[in-house]
This record gives sequence, structure tokens and C-alpha cells, in this order.
Amino acid sequence: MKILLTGFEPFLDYSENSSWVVAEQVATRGVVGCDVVVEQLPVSFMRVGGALRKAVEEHNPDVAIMLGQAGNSDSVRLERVALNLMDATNADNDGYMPNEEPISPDAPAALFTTMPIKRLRSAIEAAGVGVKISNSAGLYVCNRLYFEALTLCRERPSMWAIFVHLPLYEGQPSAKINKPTMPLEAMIKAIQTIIEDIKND
Ligand code: PCA
Repeated sequence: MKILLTGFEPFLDYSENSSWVVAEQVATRGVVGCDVVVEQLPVSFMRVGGALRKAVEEHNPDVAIMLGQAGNSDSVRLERVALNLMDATNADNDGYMPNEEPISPDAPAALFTTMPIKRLRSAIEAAGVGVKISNSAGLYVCNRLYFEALTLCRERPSMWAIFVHLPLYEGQPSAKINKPTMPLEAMIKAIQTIIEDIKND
């Protein structure tokens, strides 16, 4: 089984992005029986969709697992839905700050993952890691990416995709104090658990 695992480059005033640290670790350690390829994606509303498409065309994955950092989250968040909207209060890495713009004017208002997220939540809980299902990935670049991924799944019915938001990792350099964190190993375990669970499907 081929897995495309993505994480994001640093953004805002974060010198590191926990999603990339976790993605790299999971890919380096590997999962028995799976070919895990890892790609870093730009925090850019305009470029992230094309970057994902290129990676999917190149690697032809069975499953795309996309990770993003959610600085205010205290648990792993399995995202259920991507909305056809971009809105931001902070500019992306290209300096772009959309104001209530559709991603794709002719596309549905929302797209849902077809992955068994309740089952994945149970598996991650059983592995001892704090996890929630989330019904909004926000309106920033992570949601923009997820909308592209779920559009790709409609074009390629054999492909599955899920977006996972992660807290900052314990000890992560951050300009802001009092942000919730999670041990890096727990987040790595959560992603390995997702891969193990779908591998056995
Ligand atoms: N998190 C942002 C974009 C990049 C990232 O890691 C988000 O939640 O949209």
C-alpha cells in the first residue's frame, strides 16, 4: 500500500511546524508493508493545491494523509470536512490574505472524507493518544489543501484522503507562551496507528 504523507513548512512566527516534524519521523521510521512517501507543502493558498496534485500524480498513492499544525489544539484532530471557502486574518507565506473567497466557484460547498474516522478515532484512543473528530479544519491553508485532496478523491475513486491537525510538540520553539502541546512520540504514534488501521482494511 502506498501512502502519501504530507506536512507543512513553517509559517507565521513558528520557526518549526510540528506537522513536518511528525511527517518526517513517521516516514523515516517506516511502517511494515507500506511504502510511505513524504512531501513538504507550502503554506500558500495559491500554490498548495498544485503542489498536492503534482505529488499525487508522481506517487499515485492509495491514501493521502495530510498533517497540519493547529497551535491552539490540545489533541490530535481528525478532520471530517473541507469547506469551499478561504478566509484569513493572517497572510500566508506569499503575503496573501483572502477575504471570504470560494476555492472553486462551481464545486460543492463542502466535501467530506470517505475514510472511517470514527474507527480511526477509536484506534488512536486505544493507543493512548488524545484524539477528537473535528467538523471544521478552519478556512486557512490546511482547509484549502484538504479541499483539493477531497476533489482529487472524486477524480480518483480508489484514493482515500484524510487531514489531521496536530498540536505543537512538547518543547517546540514558539514565540507564544501557554500554547497546549503534546509529546512528539504520541503524535507519531497516532499517525502510525492510522496507517496500521487502514493497512489492515
Ligand atoms: N497549519 C495551518 C496552515 C499550515 C499549518 O501547518 C492551518 O491550520 O491552516
